[in-house]
Amino acid sequence: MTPNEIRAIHDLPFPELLFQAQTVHRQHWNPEEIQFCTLDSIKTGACPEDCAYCPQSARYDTGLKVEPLKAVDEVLRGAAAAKANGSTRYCMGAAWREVRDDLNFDAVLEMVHGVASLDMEVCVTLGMLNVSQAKRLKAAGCKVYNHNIDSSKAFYETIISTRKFDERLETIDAVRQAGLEVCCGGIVGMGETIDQRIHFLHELTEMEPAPESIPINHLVPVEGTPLADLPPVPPLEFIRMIATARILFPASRIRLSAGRTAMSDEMQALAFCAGANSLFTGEKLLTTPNPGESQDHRLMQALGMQVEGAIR
Ligand code: SAM
Ligand code: DTB
Ligand code: SF4
Repeated sequence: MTPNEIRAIHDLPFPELLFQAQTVHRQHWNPEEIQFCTLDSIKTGACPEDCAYCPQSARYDTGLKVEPLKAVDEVLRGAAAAKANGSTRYCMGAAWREVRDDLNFDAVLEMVHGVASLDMEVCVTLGMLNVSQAKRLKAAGCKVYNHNIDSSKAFYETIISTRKFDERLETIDAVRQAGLEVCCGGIVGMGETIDQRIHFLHELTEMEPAPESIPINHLVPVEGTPLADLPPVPPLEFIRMIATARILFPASRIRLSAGRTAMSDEMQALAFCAGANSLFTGEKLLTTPNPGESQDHRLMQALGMQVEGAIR
């Protein structure tokens, strides 16, 4: 599909856009269910990269407490608690530029093995990595690797100077070659144009096969980062991105990711109607606030929806 064709979907009259998104959603998924995922920041802050949105970059003074790699048993306790709250997927993130073959990576492999033993889907996001490292993750029980392209190539390179968009694609290739699933999405609200959003989605459509999971983050503006003062995206524009992603990727998970504390129940409900079928629950994302399990269970109840995989 060309960028122009994607733009035509994105710009459909809103009821038609939602109808098309709902139609494909219902062909592939149970529209009453939402997957709950939990994030765990296993190594926080002091990242050498300069991603303009990120509170974990060492370049910006965001008042974040830097923390070394967590102990394996602490992570496993977190995963067990998340499972008890309905999460079926545990995503561990490290503020690394890239994976190194050192003792830290050995510890991450142990975490992966431990979480997989709890019968949860394991996802990790550790920065750039090569095929042999990706294979070691897979062998340890990892199912998915998250590595976002974040935006269109042209816009990306105005947001991050310490690495190239094509390096992101190389890591995603390595992940695929190792037989892991790909989780790859981006951020809306960094000052990009709508056409740049379309090019971001187009880039995802060029991946063969498509990412199994696509997180759509709304920028969380963090004091101290260069993007701290950006205004929020108009909610209907955000919903258009979710619906367009659903239409382009009928069989992928579309995850309503960062930025939910600033979203009303109604906006989240619209996102689910537009095809989002996964979210991050818990009080915190990696470093910034998130609605928390009780809020999310309340929302599911108010909508008459269920947590996917929950024991009822
Ligand atoms: N360091 C690794 C990397 O860059 O791939 C993994 C962790 S990084 C925090 C994972 C993703 O979090 C980024 O690609 C970005 O999409 C998202 N993210 C980071 N800060 C954000 C913010 N302030 N608002 C929304 N999403 C954000
Ligand atoms: C993704 O796309 N969003 C998550 C997860 N993948 C790793 C991270 C969001 C981070 C938001 C900013 C923070 O809490 O530090
Ligand atoms: Fe580092 Fe990832 Fe944050 Fe970029 S997004 S500064 S690579 S933790």
